[in-house]
Amino acid sequence: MQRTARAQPNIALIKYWGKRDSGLNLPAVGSISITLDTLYTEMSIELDPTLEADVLRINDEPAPGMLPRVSACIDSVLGATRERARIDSHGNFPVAAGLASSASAFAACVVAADALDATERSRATLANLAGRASGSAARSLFGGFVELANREDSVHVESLLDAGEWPLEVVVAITSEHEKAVGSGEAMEISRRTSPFYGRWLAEQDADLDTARQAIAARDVDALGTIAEHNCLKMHSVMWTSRPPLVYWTAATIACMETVRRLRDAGTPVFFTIDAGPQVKAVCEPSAAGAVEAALAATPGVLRTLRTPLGEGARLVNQA
Ligand code: 2P0
Repeated sequence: MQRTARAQPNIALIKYWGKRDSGLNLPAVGSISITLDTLYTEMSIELDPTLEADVLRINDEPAPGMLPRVSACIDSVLGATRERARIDSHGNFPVAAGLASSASAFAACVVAADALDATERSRATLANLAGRASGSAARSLFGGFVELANREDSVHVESLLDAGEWPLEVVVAITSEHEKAVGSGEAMEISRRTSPFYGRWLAEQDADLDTARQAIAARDVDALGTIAEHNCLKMHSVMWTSRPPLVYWTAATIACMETVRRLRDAGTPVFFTIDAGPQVKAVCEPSAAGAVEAALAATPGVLRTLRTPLGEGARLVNQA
């Protein structure tokens, strides 16, 4: 029996940085993200009683390094005594592009695994299981504008607006194709233990979430951009003041931020956000996306750009 699910990555506007429980992988703060459309991961899971161990291929290559996390994610849905599985993952965007490939992969994984038995798990349950594998993956279960809120020993994830209700676009400026030196999970722990700003980061997050929620409800791109850029730079301040410092930016990252500011000063509705990597994501009104993409593509140090509207949450795409 085989099931295939598709999920898109998401980009946080109000960021997740820090864990309150590493064992359960529970985030220390809530977050708000947008789910992308044209980039996706498709994961097929086939249970096979003749297999002695799970087998994982990513883009047609064996991927033993990722296998333990993927196996644990399938176990979390189907139980550890399940039949072993043949797992095939395909993405149409580069893993090293700083585009949260783990978010789309684990969101697709829980949806495909869920369809392999008769238990009908709720979206809320699947979001929690995806979040245990990768915190940001919980958000890719939903489309459009998505809020992840902390609830005692779980997370609550919901869509604030569907993609079509406020059709913004995202332009990604890729400035480096190298894998990051320190992964997000480890980096968050370094920040929690060592940054003098970490406590302030936690203390201010609820206010930033409120401001962003209001801006989204009002479809106010200026207000959303102001709080998203502030929250992004605050997260990077926590990273920079960690010991050792976690500096993911390059000169090209800063040049892209300048490009976005220059466009906005000239009246273009656009703002930036940056994750645990050197790429810059510009969020804008669809009418501005062409100009934003051209300006970022012409910025020194930009290797190439990707452009996508907002999209829907993870879903099953076929049954064999
Ligand atoms: C986010 N990031 O909110 C933030 C902003 C990176 C910077 O969520 O340890 O791969 O697997 O729960 O989900 C990246 O962290 O971390 C992330 P784990 P994840 O999008």
